[in-house]
Amino acid sequence: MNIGKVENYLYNRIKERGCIHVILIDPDKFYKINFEKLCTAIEKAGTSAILVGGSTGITESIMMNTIAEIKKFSSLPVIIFPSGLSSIAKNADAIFYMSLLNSLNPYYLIDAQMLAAPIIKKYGLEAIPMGYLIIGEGEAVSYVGWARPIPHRHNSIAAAYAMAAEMLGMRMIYLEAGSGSKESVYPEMIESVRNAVNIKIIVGGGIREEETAGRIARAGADMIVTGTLIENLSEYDKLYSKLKAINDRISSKV
Ligand code: 1GP
Repeated sequence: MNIGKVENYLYNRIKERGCIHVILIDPDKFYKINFEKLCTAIEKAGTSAILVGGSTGITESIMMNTIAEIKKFSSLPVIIFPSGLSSIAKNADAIFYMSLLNSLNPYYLIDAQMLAAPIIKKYGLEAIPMGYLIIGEGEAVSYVGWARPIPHRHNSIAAAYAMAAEMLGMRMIYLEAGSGSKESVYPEMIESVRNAVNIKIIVGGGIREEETAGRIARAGADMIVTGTLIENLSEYDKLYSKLKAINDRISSKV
């Protein structure tokens, strides 16, 4: 499958900056957000894209409304981070077309993807093929996705899954500690995955401090995702400073 516009943009940003930051907005919490202030803060801070998604409470209309609000105030690409069919909204720029590789339930491995494919095609959405792996306790996404999470120190298992993803033609592998997790993915695991594959590595879950983000970037991540941070920092000038610190710390080239 050809590389689309958004995926290409992400690769170019990674080439320019070394490691990029993307933000995750959970539409279930969207009533709390001042989108104008949020979008201004993230663009000014150097964040590269906006993911929209959550494990629970997602309907297509909530997704569409959230994306429409973002698009009023930001020109950054909006990418769907899906939890199921109800996440597919046609006003997004792209969708992470992911398989939860360590799920015990075929629905999250391939059935949801089979059901989603004709809808994605009909909407003309760009699909970005990706393997998704739950690490550590995994939080809500682990429970919802019937995952058999990889324990934090079992680096070679994560690396082997990443190799399988690469051999299957997936162009990215997402190491997920789970939203709100106490511990983010350990740098040692990211290093093992980096040494095993050439596809892009995305890391998310429990990243709150620039020091943690910096360690993850140095270990070999190409993209870092933060979500809860925007829920906890409701003062937008503080949020801007935090996002700027994260962006500055992870970028080896700017
Ligand atoms: C999405 O896990 C990230 O993959 C978000 O995690 O909410 O802990 O930043 P946080």
